[in-house]
Amino acid sequence: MYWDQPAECGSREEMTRLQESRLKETVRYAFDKIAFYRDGFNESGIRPDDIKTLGDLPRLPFTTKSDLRESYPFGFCAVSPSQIVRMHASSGTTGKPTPVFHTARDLAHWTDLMARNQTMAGIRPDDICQVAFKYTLFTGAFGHHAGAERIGAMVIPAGAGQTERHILLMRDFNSTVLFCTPSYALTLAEKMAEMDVGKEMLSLRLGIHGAEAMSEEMRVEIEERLGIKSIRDYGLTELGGPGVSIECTEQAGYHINEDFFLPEIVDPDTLEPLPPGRTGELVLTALQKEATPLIRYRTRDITHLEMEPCACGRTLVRHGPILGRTDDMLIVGGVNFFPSQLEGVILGFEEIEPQYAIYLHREKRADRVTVHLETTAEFWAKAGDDSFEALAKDIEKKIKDWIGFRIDVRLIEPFTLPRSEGKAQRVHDRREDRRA
Ligand code: DLL
Repeated sequence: MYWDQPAECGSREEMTRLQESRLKETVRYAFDKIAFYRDGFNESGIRPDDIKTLGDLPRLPFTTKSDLRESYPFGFCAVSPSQIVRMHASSGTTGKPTPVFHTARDLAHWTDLMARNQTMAGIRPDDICQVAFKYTLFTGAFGHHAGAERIGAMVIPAGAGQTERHILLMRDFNSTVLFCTPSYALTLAEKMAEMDVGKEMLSLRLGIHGAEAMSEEMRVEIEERLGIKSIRDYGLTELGGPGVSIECTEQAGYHINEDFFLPEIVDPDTLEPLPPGRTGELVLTALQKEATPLIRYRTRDITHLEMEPCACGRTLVRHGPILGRTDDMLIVGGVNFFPSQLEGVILGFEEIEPQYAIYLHREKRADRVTVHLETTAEFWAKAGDDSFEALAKDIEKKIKDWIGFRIDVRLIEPFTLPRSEGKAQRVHDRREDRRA
């Protein structure tokens, strides 16, 4: 079932024509309304009329998070204050949030895209959707809430945290769909076990999980523990939040809503465009944003594009899993790796719970990585010292074979790491000079 079949299943020629026409409008609009773009175009000697086809895209300057930060608070707002009906913001590490504004038309588009995405993921009007994202400046809850209501499903806006209450609501009101981060899905599953609420006592059938990475192994854990199908969902505040892309029920890559978000993959070092299939940084141009139009926004997220048709019948281009963010990439002993790569290796061990923390520190001017892994309660209770040592060695070896360098493994007691209510904080960087 499709929400908007012409948009989702049209030909490549039709999509290109639509994107080109929207790109031209966007470039002209951004030039007229936002000083950052006007100055940037002038500096590069580009006039809006020079941009005629998608092939001209690489001529346009990029936009980065620091550009948004430097224009705080209203520099990227293209409309008068009276036209703004909502703001959201992404939390920055440096204190000030990065605001993103929405007009009524922006919100109407967002709602429609969320309904499109949720339909793609399998949500129907008779579903009961429990929102476990937080209702704050964060976009996750508001976007999913609006989309589910637009479909005609029932929404339970429970918000983040209060895990016992979530389980009570799910049980007593027969929730069929859960919106939350993958790490919170695990927190819920753990609490269910503690409360003796088996998955067969719930009506849950579908989880929409986004805002952080979820390895295939993590997906299997979540699907088994909650008895659901788990769908990956991607987006970022700067581009409106969720609604950028989502997996269909084939679970084979995220379909990008290309009529609203024009994707490119670039080499994060040279910034040269890369062809489909090549892994690099995802860059997005918002094709319909009224309040905060963004051109060639560098997401920092690493993935690749796939042009092949999908078994679901949609022709929207897909991107692969988000491997990590360029800012998270570590170089240890000359090897590049994303902390999220560890997840797949770790979850392959049945003695280990899907709860881990990665610590980075500097030793003799070299980066060292230690991972703390919770064992299962059963293993912790029964295993002797030898088994602990043997298991830690086994995991270290598997990591070395997989990633190419040594990571120290420390096995820890179950339930000792803090549990996530939103985005899990799994990496703790204690390298004081890391910004040097
Ligand atoms: O996380 C928006 C969102 C909410 C998406 C709910 C999906 C569901 P921000 O807080 O601005 O917005 O964080 C955006 O989170 O650049 C990625 O690095 C990461 N991220 C989001 N979705 C995924 C995903 C929301 N499916 C940043 N896989 C993005 C991996 C993800 N990383």
